Amino acid sequence: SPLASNTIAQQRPAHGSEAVINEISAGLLASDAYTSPKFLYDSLGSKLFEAICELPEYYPTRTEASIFAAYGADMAHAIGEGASLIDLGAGNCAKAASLFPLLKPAQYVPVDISRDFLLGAVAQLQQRFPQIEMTALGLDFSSGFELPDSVRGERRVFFYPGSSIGNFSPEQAVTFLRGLRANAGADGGLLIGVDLIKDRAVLDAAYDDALGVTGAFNLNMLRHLNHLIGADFDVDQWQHVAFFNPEKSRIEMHLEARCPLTVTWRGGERDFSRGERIHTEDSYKYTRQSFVTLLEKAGFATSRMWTDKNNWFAVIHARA
Ligand code: AVJ
Repeated sequence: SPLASNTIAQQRPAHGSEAVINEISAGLLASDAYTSPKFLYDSLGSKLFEAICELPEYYPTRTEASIFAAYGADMAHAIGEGASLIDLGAGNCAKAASLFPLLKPAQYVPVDISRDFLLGAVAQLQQRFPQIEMTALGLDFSSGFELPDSVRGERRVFFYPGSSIGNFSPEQAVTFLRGLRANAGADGGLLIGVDLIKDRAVLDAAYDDALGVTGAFNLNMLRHLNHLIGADFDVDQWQHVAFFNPEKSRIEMHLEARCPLTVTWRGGERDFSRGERIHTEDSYKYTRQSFVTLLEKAGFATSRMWTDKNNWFAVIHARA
């Protein structure tokens, strides 16, 4: 197939590598147990996240899409045609694809930790847009990554929609954005989506929906951990907890033990008492000004900002 020649996927072992096992063990053994939210995304996790994006309570995807629909031409004008678009956490690639007709990128480089899910999406997308060179990267970019030599054009534009930047603390976000800036090239930049602080009830409902899809998404991490590190989590013994923490301006997701229990995994073991939690995700919320300040700390120059009528979400273009 013509896809095979321009689709690169980094090979990863089916089970977690030594490094992944060590990373997860360290979090599970910490006095306040935690795991990285990147482990939410195995193939089922990516599908559950797609379902979350359809929920009435989960406003970010829909709101951001309305901003792209209203101002896509403006965004394309700010960025310019023929760029190399590097889509971080591309998932099903739908957001970038919605901008292709206006943005006309020369190259599309979707990156996602959920490798098999990504490859399925890119194979379909390449057929719809045969003129765009596509290079899929199945890797974890959360602690920085090397762009392949085929992505060395002068107009490298990072696309980081959906407020995924919210998974980092503000300090981590600055470090991460600095890394992007260093890789963007002289004429490059960033198109980023940011979720804004709003009424607390709206925030809480978005992360604790009536159907329990977000709960399933959170609990699915335990199945993924069982696979990655040979753990014996019993999903029935845990429950989803999510709430807005106004002091820290973030949604917190946790998994809470419903009874006293013991978990064992390759090289480790831990007891949890009833009510004890594993902190699985943070989703930081910003004001427009606080995020512009953060971009400036990372060395970016904000060029344009677009929002919806409620000011619930912002899309920002910044130059490297
Ligand atoms: C993919 C990180 C943007 O924080 O809103 C959705 C993930 N977690 N529901 C978010 C998520 C629970 C999402 N991001």
